[in-house]
Amino acid sequence: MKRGALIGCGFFAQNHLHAWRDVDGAEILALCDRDEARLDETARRFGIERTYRDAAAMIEAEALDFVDIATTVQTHRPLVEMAASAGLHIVCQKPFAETMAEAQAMVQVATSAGVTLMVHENFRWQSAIRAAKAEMDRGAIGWPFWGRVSFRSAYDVYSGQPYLATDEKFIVQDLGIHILDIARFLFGDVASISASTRRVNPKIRAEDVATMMLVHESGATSIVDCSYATSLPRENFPETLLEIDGSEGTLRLDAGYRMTVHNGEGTIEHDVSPPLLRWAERPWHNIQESVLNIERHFIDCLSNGISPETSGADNLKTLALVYAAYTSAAEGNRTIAMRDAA
Ligand code: NAD
Ligand code: 89V
Repeated sequence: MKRGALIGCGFFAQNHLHAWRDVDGAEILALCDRDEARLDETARRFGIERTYRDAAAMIEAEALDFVDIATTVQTHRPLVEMAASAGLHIVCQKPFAETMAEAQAMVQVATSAGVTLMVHENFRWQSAIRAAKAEMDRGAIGWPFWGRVSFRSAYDVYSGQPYLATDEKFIVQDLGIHILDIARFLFGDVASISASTRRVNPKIRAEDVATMMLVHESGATSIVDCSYATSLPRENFPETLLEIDGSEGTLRLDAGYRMTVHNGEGTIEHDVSPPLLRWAERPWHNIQESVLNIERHFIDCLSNGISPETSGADNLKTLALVYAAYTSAAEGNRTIAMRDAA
């Protein structure tokens, strides 16, 4: 049994805790939050008696194998460094760090300490995205030469996460990071990126629309587009839609988790809806299921001594795309070569 503690008992951490209860081989023994009311409420909800307002005190007092860091980005570096120096394995929420230099230092600290560091980059763990990748891996559409990975919504994300309305950076850093990671997952690492961003909603501080073009090392081109200013007849939050053209066919993941694979053998439609876990709530159930999947993956990695798919080192490549997109957008959509940006 791997013994863990959760740091940060806010909005999203509630999903972490529900999911940890469903992960065989792991147990959350202790909770930490600087905010006493949130700490007490979460402790009561999940029946976890050992609570701390200070992460250092918790790490000192508890016999742990890992920590799950679910705070916002500003505190990730000190918490990762504290856990690594105590020899604990680490899960850290996205965005991993505020700069590339900070992220590289965090990966270095974990490597030197010999601990496993996984970034909680969960969107690639959604069952619809895994189903699309499985079709590509079995060669259903041949060589994927073009793709579009798209997330367009007008869902009110600001009520649950007020910092999204006031942070200096918004959609690329918060959501685009997931969608860029899916593009890497499907088409491989990226050679160059160009981007344009814009703020449509006057009530928020930063950009809520982004369009990015990626040229992958494989030669494939993908468009990654994100919007929280797009009011559709049917609200698709939080679905990521896919269009993938391959040398032997096409794959589409349309709204409502409908995947269509078309090739020389015909056209097959699949329902790739996520399961509705007993603690999940629509429309978040898609994301909530991916939290369970990534937590299971982390414990599997610890038990088998393997590196997580979204290790800290891997996530540097996704984070580099985020910061290169901002640079490109600020410099008139200039194309940024990723060998210079990572
Ligand atoms: P939140 O502000 O609701 O919660 C953060 C909590 O951390 C707060 O209760 C705060 O008091 C606590 N905290 C901050 N610093 C601390 C410290 N040093 N020690 C102890 N507690 C501390 O934030 P949130 O909306 O839950 O977001 C948390 C993270 O999760 C963010 O990085 C966000 O981007 C990410 N997130 C990820 C997903 C996903 O699908 N992967 C979805 C939503 C949010
Ligand atoms: O996944 C996230 O990081 C969330 C949301 C889906 C709202 O963008 O912030």
